[in-house]
Amino acid sequence: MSDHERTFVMVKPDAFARGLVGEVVSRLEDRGLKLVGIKVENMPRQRAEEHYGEHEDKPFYDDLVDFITSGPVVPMVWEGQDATRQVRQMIGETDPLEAAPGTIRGDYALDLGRNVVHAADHEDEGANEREIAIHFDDDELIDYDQHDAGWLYE
Ligand code: FUP
Repeated sequence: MSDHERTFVMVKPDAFARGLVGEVVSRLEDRGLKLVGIKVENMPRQRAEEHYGEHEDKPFYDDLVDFITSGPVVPMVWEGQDATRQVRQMIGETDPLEAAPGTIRGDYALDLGRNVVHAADHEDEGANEREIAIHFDDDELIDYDQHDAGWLYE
């Protein structure tokens, strides 16, 4: 366990179009996580294919890559104690139908293919480092003191 664990999170094109960027960022901020990287972009197709490489053989792969490159996304890196697991709990199950109310997907999504947000999988060892490296250069990640850390951590 480290209070400096970094995790990769991304607002997907459906949420961007629906004006949910602030909502997603707010929830992570309110939880106490520290934002260390954020940008807005249209993801190049090659990077999308790399990002979803694990799904290359799945029937939904082409639609997934088409969708994630269909409009702006907001890739982010958040830091905190058990950040990967904390964020996965907050976004809920992949299929919004299974996502508990109170989770991001459980509150803002209906359809598996339009599930608002991506976050690195805590059960996939190394997913964080891999996904952060795919989407961010080292100099895009910011080093600063989180002013309320003394109230967030014992
Ligand atoms: P998650 O880690 O929760 O984002 O989920 P996965 O990596 O398993 O899936 C990535 C994306 O593929 C999901 F967000 C939606 C899409 N997907 C489908 O469209 N159909 C499926 O059967 C499974 C996933």
